[in-house]
Amino acid sequence: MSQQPGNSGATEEYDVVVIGAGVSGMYALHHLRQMGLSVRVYDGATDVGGTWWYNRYPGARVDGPGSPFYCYTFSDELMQEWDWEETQSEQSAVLEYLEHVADRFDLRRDIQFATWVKDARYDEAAQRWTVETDTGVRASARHLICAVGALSTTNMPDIPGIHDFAGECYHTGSWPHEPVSFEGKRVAVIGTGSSGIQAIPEIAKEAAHVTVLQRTPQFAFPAGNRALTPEDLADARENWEAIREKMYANMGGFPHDGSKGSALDDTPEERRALYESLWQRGGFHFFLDLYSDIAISEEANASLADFVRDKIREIVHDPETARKLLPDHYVICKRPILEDGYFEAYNRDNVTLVDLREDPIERFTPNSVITQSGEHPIDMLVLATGFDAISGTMLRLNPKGRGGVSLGERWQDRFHNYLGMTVAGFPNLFMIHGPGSPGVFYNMPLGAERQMDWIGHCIQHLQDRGMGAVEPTTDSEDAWANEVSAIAGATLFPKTDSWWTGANIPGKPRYFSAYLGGDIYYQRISDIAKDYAGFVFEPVQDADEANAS
Ligand code: NA7
Repeated sequence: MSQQPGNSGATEEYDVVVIGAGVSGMYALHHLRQMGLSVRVYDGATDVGGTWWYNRYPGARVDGPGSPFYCYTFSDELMQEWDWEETQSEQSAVLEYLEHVADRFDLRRDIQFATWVKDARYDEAAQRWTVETDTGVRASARHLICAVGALSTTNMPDIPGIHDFAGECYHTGSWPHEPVSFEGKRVAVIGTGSSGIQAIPEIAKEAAHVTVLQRTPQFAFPAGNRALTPEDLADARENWEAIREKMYANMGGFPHDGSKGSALDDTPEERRALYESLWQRGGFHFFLDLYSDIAISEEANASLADFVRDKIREIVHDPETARKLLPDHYVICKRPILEDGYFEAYNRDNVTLVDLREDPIERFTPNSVITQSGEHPIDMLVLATGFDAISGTMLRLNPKGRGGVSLGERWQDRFHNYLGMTVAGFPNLFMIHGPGSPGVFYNMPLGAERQMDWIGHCIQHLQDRGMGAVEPTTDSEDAWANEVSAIAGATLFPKTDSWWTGANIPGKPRYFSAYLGGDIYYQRISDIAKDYAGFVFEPVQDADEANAS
């Protein structure tokens, strides 16, 4: 289908509209172009990068298994030519990489930036999606791909008086592009997840005082960041093919051989020795090289939790502060955090910890936060309060499917989906990293590529058969929900409050919505693509369309 000129009032026509120009949307554009399809991407930001464009708070870094593997795998040349500098790349380095990808594959010409999609509706007769944007551009496409990010809708806490606070106020997930100075300022930070734990030590280096308002103490592990040597890079490049194969075969999509057996087969001394060596080494390998039952057996879990609690007691000098920092949930079952100087920051004179469980926030005033125990004067408020994760941005988009039924209506009780990519009643709509997929439990750039490859195959299948629309049945959605829940139910993850279970957002359906078991997922979706069991294909309804395709 040809693209119509984008003059005002006209509807632009494409084969595919992609929402989001982050890691997933960028690859989606590249892949769909390779398939010969016309594509338009919309993004509210002014350039590529998605999460890496928005999350530019101090200390923001890759907190997964680091570079050189936080990268796309689709282009050998790209892998060979890009020089990562550190194992845990900082935000600006990842963004630079993504900008390079955009240049190298000439992506920007098909991306419209600074443009929010404010509505998306399915037209049943035309079997097409129409999207409306806040710039007045309207587009129509056979397929709609939502690459909207699993961690992109910020969670703004609803605390009495917060809007009256007159000082500077920033959310880590939408940090200003202009430099933020903490010099001489009294800063309050709400939130001690990955973002808060990365930001707090950095802010403390500059600020006059930092007051950390902690709701849940967290397990955090040494990031072990280090410079990559020329040998590291040469080795990765030389062995890239074997590394990529390993990534494809690994449960989390990482170049890793798999974990050890049960923690319970080792003596307490042997377990401690392993934990200590992993702690000293640092990095995401802590989790990859662990026993296989840490998130399954309560006893195994407790052995690691005790080890980390002892570390916190060792690092933090003030016993009362250390006590407040001791987590009491299942370790690993909230998003594991990598830190660099977080616990040490509490040994500084200019950092105070407020435990909101014992001393809750009552309200904000224009220049302070008042907790039960008293008033804390502040000049700046940093909200490291996370995201309405996994489903939140799809719900904010709230596409309208068959019969004008909105996603919000369909997802009232749970996030109904099939394979984590499709939803009954929403033909030709695909999600990347949606609920029901491994999403945040898998190496995200690789996961985006693999899901997009599947979506591309599905679109090709539809075209080859001369069909106009594809959607899953509600029965296949139910069976998928059971499969997702059965896998999660064998672990401790659903028993732990986290953004993985929706516990951080009041009123959100509370269940563990990710597909645990990464590589099994990719085997499953590949098997299903042999005959598209669970999907219904609808013939092209419009004769003109049929002739055109
Ligand atoms: P997270 O991990 O959701 O952390 C948010 C933090 O903010 C967490 O400590 C929350 O406590 C806290 N929070 C949220 N709302 C409130 C209110 N109303 N009052 C007090 N404290 C609150 O988000 P991050 O941005 O740190 O990390 C997200 C992911 O980004 C991360 O896992 C990486 O994958 C990258 P809670 O634990 O909910 O009690």
